[in-house]
Amino acid sequence: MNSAVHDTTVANPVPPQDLSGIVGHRFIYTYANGWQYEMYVKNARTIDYRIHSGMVGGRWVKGQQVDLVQLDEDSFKISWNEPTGTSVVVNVMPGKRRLHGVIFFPHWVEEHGERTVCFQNEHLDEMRAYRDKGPTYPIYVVPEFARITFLEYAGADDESVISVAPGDLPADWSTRTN
Ligand code: FER
Repeated sequence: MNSAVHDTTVANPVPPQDLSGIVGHRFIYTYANGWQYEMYVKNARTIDYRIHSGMVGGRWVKGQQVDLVQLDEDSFKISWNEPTGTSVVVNVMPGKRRLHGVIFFPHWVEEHGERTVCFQNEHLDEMRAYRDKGPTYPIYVVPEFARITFLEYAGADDESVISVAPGDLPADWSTRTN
C-alpha cells in the first residue's frame, strides 16, 4: 500500500466518495421507451420522485431510502427496493445528461401497475400487502437508457421540491428543458 492506492474498505472505500455532484439535485429524464421520471436526491440516503408518464405514470413517492455511491467522476449509482417489491438501479452521469436505469418489477405490478399509481406514502401498508400477496415471479426487467432533459441544484433536504402529484403540476412543467 502507498499513499495514493489502498485496499477498499467500508470505512475507507476506493474510490473515495464525493456525492456533491448529485445530492440536492433535481432531474427530469425520459427513458428510451418514452417513460418520463423526475428524481430529487434529497440527501445521501433519501430520494423523492414523481413518474410523469409510462407504465405507472402518476405515481409519486417521498422519503424512499436508497444506497447512493459515486463510481467515478460524473458517475453515480442509486439502488433501492420499494414497498411494492419493485427494485431499481439507476446510474446517473449528470454532466453528460445521461442515465441508465434497470427496473425489476414483480409480476403483480406488471399485471396491475395501476394499483401502484398513488402518493405511496399514504398507502404503505397496502403496498406491502400487495407485495406479500404477489405473484412476484416472473420478474419483469426493464433496462433502458435515458436523457436528462432538465437538471437543477435545489439544495438538500427541501421538502418543497417534490410536494404535489404529477397530475397537479402545470401542463408544460415536465417538458421544460435546460
Ligand atoms: C426510475 C425508475 C423507476 C425511478 C423510479 C422508479 C425515481 C420506480 C418505479 C416504481 O416503483 O414503480 O428511474 O426514478
